[in-house]
Amino acid sequence: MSNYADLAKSVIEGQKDKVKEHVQNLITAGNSPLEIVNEGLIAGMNVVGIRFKAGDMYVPEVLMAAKSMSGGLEIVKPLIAKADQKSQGKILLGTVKGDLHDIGKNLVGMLIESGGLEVINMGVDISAEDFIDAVIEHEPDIVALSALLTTTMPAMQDIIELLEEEELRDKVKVIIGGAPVSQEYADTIGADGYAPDAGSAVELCKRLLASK
Ligand code: B1M
Repeated sequence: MSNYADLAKSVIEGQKDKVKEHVQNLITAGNSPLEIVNEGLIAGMNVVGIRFKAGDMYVPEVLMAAKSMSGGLEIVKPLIAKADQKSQGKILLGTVKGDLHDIGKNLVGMLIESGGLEVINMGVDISAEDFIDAVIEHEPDIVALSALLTTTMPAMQDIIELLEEEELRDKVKVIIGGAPVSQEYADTIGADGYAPDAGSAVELCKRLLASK
């Protein structure tokens, strides 16, 4: 028997095998995949964030925790994603230049996909130029930008400005998210929307697609 507290603890301790075991047990016991993500995996990662900030955890430990969380996510992902659903829109997703954080961004991608939309996940540290090239290549409906560092937030504005320069701005909606950004920041840089978490990102994408 496993519970959410056991799962969160294994994430904090970076025990990938244990995380997988708890996730599997929770699925077998009939728990909802989304609840496993929110109450177990993210709950554990939130504690890691607090301890990292307080200087009680160091980078290698944080990376172990992140890897163990990803191991758990891989198991629940197929249960959340409805692969056979016809895509209702295309989302180009990436973490902006200079920023290597991808746990939240990948979670956002996973939930958007599970909401029946197509996601092109470009990865991390993506330059404005590479975003523009990808917009031209993939013609997405929405460009979704993630940043976790205050120092990389301005890269979001650079992307919007380059979209304008390249006369692509009216072809795509731009949404932003990540711990340091806000609705106010989205308004300041002229983004079309801001989502505080992965669940709201899905709703925001659907709202913007409906208004297109
Ligand atoms: Co970094 N890091 N980190 N880090 N790290 C933070 C972000 C920090 C807040 C920690 C702290 O000091 N308190 C701090 C930033 C301070 C700031 O700028 N305000 C920080 C720092 C300083 C750094 C380094 C500079 C540390 C150093 O080297 N001195 C360095 C920078 C590297 C770089 O990017 N160039 C660094 C490195 C790292 C690791 C590599 C060790 C690792 C990243 C591993 C990885 O992602 N693969 C890491 C981690 C794990 C964290 C913390 C601990 C956890 C982040 C996380 O994954 N959270 C973080 C502290 C914290 O957040 N409390 C911290 C869990 C995740 C589910 O939440 O990412 O917020 P989050 O995503 C949420 C929402 O934000 C939102 O939805 C997600 C799910 O609900 N969301 C979106 C995210 N993107 C979205 C996009 C959307 C919509 C919603 O639409 C497009």
